[in-house]
Amino acid sequence: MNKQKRIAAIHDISCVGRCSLTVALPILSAAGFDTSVLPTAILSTHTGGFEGFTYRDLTEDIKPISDHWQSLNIQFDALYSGFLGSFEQIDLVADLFDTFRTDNTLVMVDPVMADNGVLYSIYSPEMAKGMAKLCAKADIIVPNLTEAAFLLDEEYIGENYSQEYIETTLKKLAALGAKKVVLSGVSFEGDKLGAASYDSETGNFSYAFNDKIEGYFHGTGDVFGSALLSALLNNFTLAEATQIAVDYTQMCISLTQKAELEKRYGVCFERAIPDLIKRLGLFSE
Ligand code: PXL
Repeated sequence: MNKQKRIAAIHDISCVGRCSLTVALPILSAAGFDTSVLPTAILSTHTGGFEGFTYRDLTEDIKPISDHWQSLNIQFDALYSGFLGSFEQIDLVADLFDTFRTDNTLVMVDPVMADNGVLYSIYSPEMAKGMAKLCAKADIIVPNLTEAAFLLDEEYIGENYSQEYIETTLKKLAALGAKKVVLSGVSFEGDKLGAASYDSETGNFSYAFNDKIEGYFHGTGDVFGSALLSALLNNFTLAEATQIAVDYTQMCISLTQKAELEKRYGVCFERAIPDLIKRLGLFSE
């Protein structure tokens, strides 16, 4: 029987404000994958810009859903976790990784918990310690610079750092346990922004940049992670996949800015999907 690659995407559903599953599901599906979802929480909006959001924690549902999948012998080619609904979910997701991983499964953890030097309002500092444990179970992790500092229990360095700092940080992050690390939000020159990657097996560092657009755009970490995973599962190298993800995220931001859309609703990633699909070599013309 022919097989389409299947992904389990483990993130929250923020009903309004594109991020997490409302971003991961369409991008991964468009990239050709059978994308299953495991919602970690349901919020009326995301937590970054709307007042008074509702929050339903789905911690109790994770194990029964995982048990049912296991009883059906459902298999996944990739497990991709992002925003978790509670501290307890860290162990539950770690168990799910143990249950479903095979030699051919790619486990990607985005340790979603902080940005711009601060932890998201709903998390306490213990979340960072737990996330470091979950990162140890991954093949690849994709923190931003703030999350990297929390994972390593270091001071957030702000915007002035050297290439040496980035490479030392990448090595320390890999020492948490994942062989590959992609660090997002890296910038050495004022007008360029992108990501740095490190493969601890080859010792290779790589950098991917595009034009920087000023301002904070919500949900771009999820756009970036989903595009990165799409490229990796389409057999691009880590360096190539990182460049594809940087370029796609930049295009989404650029389209959002040109259309003068309200930033808290997230970026209009939809209009850049045809470009992503072309980059992934999936267009049949
Ligand atoms: O994009 C990260 C994210 C995911 N889910 C929720 C969030 C955020 C960032 O603020 O609030 C609920």
